[in-house]
Amino acid sequence: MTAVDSALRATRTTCPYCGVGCGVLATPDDRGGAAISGDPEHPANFGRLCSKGSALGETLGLEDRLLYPMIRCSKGTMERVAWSDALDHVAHRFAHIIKRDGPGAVAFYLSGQLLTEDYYVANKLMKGFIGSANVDTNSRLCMASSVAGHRRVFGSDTVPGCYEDIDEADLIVLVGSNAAWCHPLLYQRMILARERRGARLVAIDVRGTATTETADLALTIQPGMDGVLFSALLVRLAETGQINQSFVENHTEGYDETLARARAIAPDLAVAARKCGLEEQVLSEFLDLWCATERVVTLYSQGVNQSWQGTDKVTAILNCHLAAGRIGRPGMGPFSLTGQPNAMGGREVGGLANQLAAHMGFSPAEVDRVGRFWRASRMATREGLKAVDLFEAVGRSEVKALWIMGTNPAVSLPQADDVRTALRNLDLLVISDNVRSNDTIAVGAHVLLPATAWGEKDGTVTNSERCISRQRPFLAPAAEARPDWWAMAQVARRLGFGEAFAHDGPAAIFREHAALSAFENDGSRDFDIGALAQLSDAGYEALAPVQWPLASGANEASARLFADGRFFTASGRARLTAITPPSLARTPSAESPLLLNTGRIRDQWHTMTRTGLSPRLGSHLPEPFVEVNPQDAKTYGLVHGELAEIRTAHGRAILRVKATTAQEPGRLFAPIHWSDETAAGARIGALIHAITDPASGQPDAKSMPASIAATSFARQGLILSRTRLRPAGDGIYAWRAIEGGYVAGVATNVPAEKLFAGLCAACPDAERMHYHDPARGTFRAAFIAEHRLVAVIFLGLDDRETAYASVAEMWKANQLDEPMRRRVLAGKSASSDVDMSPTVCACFGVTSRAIESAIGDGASSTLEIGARLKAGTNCGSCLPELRKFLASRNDVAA
Ligand SMILES: Nc1nc2c(c(=O)[nH]1)N[C@H]1C(S)=C(S)[C@@H](COP(=O)(O)OP(=O)(O)OC[C@H]3O[C@@H](n4cnc5c(=O)[nH]c(N)nc54)[C@H](O)[C@@H]3O)O[C@H]1N2
Ligand SMILES: Nc1nc2c(c(=O)[nH]1)N[C@H]1C(S)=C(S)[C@@H](COP(=O)(O)OP(=O)(O)OC[C@H]3O[C@@H](n4cnc5c(=O)[nH]c(N)nc54)[C@H](O)[C@@H]3O)O[C@H]1N2
Ligand code: SF4
Ligand SMILES: [Mo]
Repeated sequence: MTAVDSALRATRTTCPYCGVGCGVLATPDDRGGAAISGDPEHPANFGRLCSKGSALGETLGLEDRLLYPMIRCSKGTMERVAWSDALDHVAHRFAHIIKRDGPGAVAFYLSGQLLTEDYYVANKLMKGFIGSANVDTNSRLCMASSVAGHRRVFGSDTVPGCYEDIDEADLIVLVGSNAAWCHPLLYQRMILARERRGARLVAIDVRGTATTETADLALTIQPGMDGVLFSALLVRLAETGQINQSFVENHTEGYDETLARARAIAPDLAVAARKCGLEEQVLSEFLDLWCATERVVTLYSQGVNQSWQGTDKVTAILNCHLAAGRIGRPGMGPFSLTGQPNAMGGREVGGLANQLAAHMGFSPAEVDRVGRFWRASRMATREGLKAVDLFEAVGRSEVKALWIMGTNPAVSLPQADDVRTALRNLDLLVISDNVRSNDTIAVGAHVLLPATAWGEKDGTVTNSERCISRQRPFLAPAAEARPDWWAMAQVARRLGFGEAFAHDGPAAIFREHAALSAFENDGSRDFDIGALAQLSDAGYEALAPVQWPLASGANEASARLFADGRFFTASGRARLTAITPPSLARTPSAESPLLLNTGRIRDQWHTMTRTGLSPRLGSHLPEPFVEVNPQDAKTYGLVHGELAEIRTAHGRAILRVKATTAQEPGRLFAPIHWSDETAAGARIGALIHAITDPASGQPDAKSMPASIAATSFARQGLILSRTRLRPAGDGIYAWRAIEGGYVAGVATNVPAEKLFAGLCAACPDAERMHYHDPARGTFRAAFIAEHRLVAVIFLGLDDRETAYASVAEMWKANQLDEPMRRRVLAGKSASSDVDMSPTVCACFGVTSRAIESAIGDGASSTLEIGARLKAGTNCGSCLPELRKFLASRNDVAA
């Protein structure tokens, strides 16, 4: 493991969050933390970082880390064991189950957050030596429809675009993407393109977002109707003579059938507009703009992919770009945004169950080729189980051993409660993770393996534009954490495949991966990084960000894919494909009259195992919530800021109501981030059906019929604690990190005494003070140890912010003096100016109250707000919100 001398230099590495793939400079502080800044030389970000990237330094603590291998012992508890014992156990159990039930009875479930090298080893072991293709990944929930669309139309899983296309575009269309929050630095690049060359920005979503707010044109379409929109576009291209005839004739097939189907779906503007739920004139404006702009980039993400017709939605977008011949040239093309830092790398190695390796599939010739390259002892000869099918097979006890690595399926898979039940069926559940506990681990693993985390990991990732970057270590591995590839290679050796898994480090694995990409390729496959197959260890260590294709001996020009109009189908032509008429998987009913949409917020990453540790990230949107149109709020008797219960056929959640016109009537939106670790009853995956796209197997996660009703609890309040206690009882009980601990909002029917008893058990040695006024329903308690507050509970409050403000000062104090002790339970703030309003600018901790008062004092632009408060001057992630504050102020003034 490389040790980093912090005195010498910052380590160049890559952000572990989104698929933009920003370069990061990390300088360890020798106390286990590091100073983080953007890498000015990285082509993805040129030195900038968004709020999540900037806060990486706050997520490096070891408190929640899994530090040692553990095995479930006969008493049912997890016990620390030596690595060799854990690995022996995993290998022994895998071997036994494979022998007894065949290779189809075992599986790996991986993640786009693994490094390419980890992924490569896992895939090789399962598909080449165990003899099953049961390797799937959370990318199934994320990119699978794009992969299937690309393969269907291009004959290969090719994302042809690059970020420079955004700089050179005149029209940038975002479909089902909240890039302002989810791909922040790429979004800033789009804004820059608008400023620099007047590019127009269009956002197509089913709700208002930070992205649609800043777009020049926002289309709020009916859920699931993107296929109608892009059918209408194809029809408009045809009717206005904008089809690129020579491109269509020379480089595509299937145009006539595709256009005929588009005409059936969108026969005229009126029908198309009605199906999309758009005004005719708005739809027409978009169609004209797209038709008239040669340099158009259409970027898309989960609003497209996470649909039971996701592959068709992708296809409809690709059809338009091909028919117009707007592909393979600068400033134009379809562009699937990858979500995770290494979603693309996972696709390269073949991490999906329906791909073999290096963009090859399961044809006999390809199985033979990969088998020869690997000198495989037992090649998988057909596709394995895709994620949702895999967990269903686990539920039926057809898959009996599962190794989960770098993902939290008990939260993130649809019908997540069924996933939990299924996991309990396993004869062997191995989990490799960074954290000691998450919802999947809490279900009960047989073996836990500690993996090196970001900052310790060493390998490569590939971003949305096919740029391969190094993740370099700048911290020593925490305790006994080891790289994921190493754990798998160790198991492989114990299974008797030592020779094929003898790599001495990530560089050796990467060379093999690069060599396989070039093996018998000769231009027949898009993914070729043969030029890197001979990289020395030193060359790998120093590898600068590099984009593929990168065939050995190829010239620079080969970097632009499809420039020659040649595709990777048998005929060399792109296959325009007719799509199925768009519809919803399930339509609303009397019982479930609303459609629940799910997605992300600006400052949290997935199930919050890392971003949940950062106080500044936690304060932007601190609690799980549901967005509702004010009209619906009225219909269903909901009050803004109060609680509501959302029910679907599969589960329920209790969320705080946000009434906002950003939601259309009939629709709800809830973020996906909270889990049982961080909240009670806010796990959205449990509400979503497991219906999948037939071509891609990707779950339909954005349009779930649901009902909503107001709900209330006997007691509301808050708890502060130095550690995050596991939520108990009913109601919201959502933790967020604050300086020196966590605060939870509480809404519960659990009696105050019982909650108090729970805290007493959690802080057994602490001194206790409490105050109970049953008549007023007020209960307050404080726990003090070593002259410091260790926990506080306030119940029966009218105003949680005031209550929180009243203890904030005492909470921070390392030594409680007598007056402070007396004030702890008073529930009133000593000074009234403690500002507990939400943080808007995460970089400088600027709150909404501060921004409002700056505007009140005359700040009239984002620049002026920046000059006064610094808000928005670093990463820029909050600029859309600052503009909103300014706009609402102007509304008031008007
Ligand atoms: N802050 C933050 N950033 C992230 C992540 C994170 O967890 N937090 N995760 C990363 C990952 S893995 C991913 S996959 C990406 C996802 O990035 P995005 O896809 O941008 O994020 P989502 O919020 O899942 O969904 C995008 C939008 O699709 C819209 N939508 C829903 N249904 C439809 C529809 O039928 N049609 C259209 N046109 N739109 C629809 C939703 O309203 C939502 O605004 O983000 C990455 N970046
Ligand atoms: N309803 C609904 N569901 C969704 C989505 C949605 O929009 N709506 N989005 C889907 C999408 S696009 C995605 S990508 C998924 C994400 O969902 P998940 O992948 O389940 O979410 P994460 O919180 O990222 O889980 C990562 C886990 O891996 C651990 N980890 C991180 N790095 C490493 C590593 O290097 N090695 C190991 N061994 N462990 C590591 C972390 O500690 C954490 O426990 O959710 C999907 N689910
Ligand atoms: S945009 Fe933000 S989250 Fe995404 S890679 Fe860059 S710094 Fe990381
Ligand atoms: Mo994702």
